[in-house]
This record gives sequence, structure tokens and C-alpha cells, in this order.
Amino acid sequence: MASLLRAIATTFFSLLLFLGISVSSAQASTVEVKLGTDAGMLAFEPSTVNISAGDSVKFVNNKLAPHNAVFDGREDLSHPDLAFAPGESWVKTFDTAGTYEFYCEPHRGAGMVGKVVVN
Ligand SMILES: [Cu+2]
Repeated sequence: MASLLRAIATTFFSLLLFLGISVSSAQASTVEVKLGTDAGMLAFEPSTVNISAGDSVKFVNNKLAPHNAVFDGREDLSHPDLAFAPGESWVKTFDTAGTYEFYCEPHRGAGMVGKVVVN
């Protein structure tokens, strides 16, 4: 009887351990980038984000719309549609390490550019 209980306990704790490991390793994070700063500047905030491969960036329309975010040569990461409404958002996932530069088409000339660094 004691050995049966021990076997059950061992199985139970192995299962907990397994679940704990799989949850933590599968946990990708999402970082927010605002389009137009809270202070009303034509910029991404923050303009540089550092993430890990598999993480996502959520672009959130903020002030001085319209904005978009274009990654040259990367249609899959770009969002060329202009966002007009505050709070409008989209999410892009970055699976491969590297540095990805992007810009807002209407405001590129004003310096509205950003960078996603994927480690
Ligand atoms: Cu813009």
C-alpha cells in the first residue's frame, strides 16, 4: 500500500514538473510599441525593442495618426494599412534572430523609424 502511494506521488510530482517545464519553455512574450508617443511626438515608443526569437511585438496606434509599420522586403512582418483609430493594433511574431528595421510610411521623413532586435 505504501509503495502504491509512493508510486502515485512520484507520478504526480513528475507530472507537475513536466507541466512546469513545458509551460515555462513555451512562454513567449509580447512587447508593445506605441505609434506616436504619449508626449505627441512622431515616433515609435520605444523606437528599439529587444526580444527573443519566438516573441511578438504588438503595434498599438497611439497619437498623431495615421501610422503604419513597414519592414522593407518583409511583407510578412509589415502592416502597410494605415491605422487611424487610437488603440488600433496588430501583432507580429519574430521567429528568427536578427535586426529588423521598420518605419512609418507617412512619417518616415519626420524620423518615425524603429528597430526590432531579436536575440
Ligand atoms: Cu506615423
